[in-house]
Amino acid sequence: MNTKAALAAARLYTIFDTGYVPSESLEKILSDLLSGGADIIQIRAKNLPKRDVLQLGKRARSLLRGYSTLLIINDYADVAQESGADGVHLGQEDGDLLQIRSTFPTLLIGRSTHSLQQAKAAEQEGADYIGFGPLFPTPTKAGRPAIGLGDLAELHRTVQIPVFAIGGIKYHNLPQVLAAGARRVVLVSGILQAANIVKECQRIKALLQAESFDDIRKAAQDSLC
Ligand code: TZP
Ligand code: MG
Repeated sequence: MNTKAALAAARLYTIFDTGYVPSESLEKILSDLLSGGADIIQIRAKNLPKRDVLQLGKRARSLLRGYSTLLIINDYADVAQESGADGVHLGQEDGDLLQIRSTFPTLLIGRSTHSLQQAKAAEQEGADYIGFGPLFPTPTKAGRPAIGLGDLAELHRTVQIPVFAIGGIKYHNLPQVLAAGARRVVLVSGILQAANIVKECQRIKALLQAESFDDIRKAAQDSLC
């Protein structure tokens, strides 16, 4: 599967975030995320210098070789390229998409968006996917106001590229997020703080793959048994 096809098929986007877990745990946590069915793994290390992010990227690349799970690096397109990652994730302030695309033509490019307007702009500028949120308040992005669930349905009618809902999503509120129109989600603390990361990913993935709200209700009930 090429990276665009893998992106289109992706439902569960997870993040190895060094704000929650130490660099040394990369191999263990990535192998748990893989076992749990993560479709995308991002390396996010706001508290580390760029050279350390490159090392994490290289370690992650070697671990993910042979899997269809995509590897994305937060913030640094050059690090994504050098580590052999599949793509880069950029915030609103992280540069011009056209320029980054022309310098790194083979990378997938994701953009964080916080409103319908930003989401449409990111698609027009050529983003391969967007993150949309934070839906709920979250300590992972402290100080960023929650945007709620109200725009999700319209967003999915307007934007053609994959949309990943993000921010404060946990297993327990996922049915609500899906009912509001989301199809793909990003979870950071909701997975990294779970007692069992493999099982948490698996029950989240089951909800994401459910084909009807009856199935979602059933999957949620089964996981409580
Ligand atoms: N961008 C918008 S919300 C967010 C990011 C990186 C943090 C999501 O983390 P969590 O722990 O899943 O709420
Ligand atoms: Mg950024």
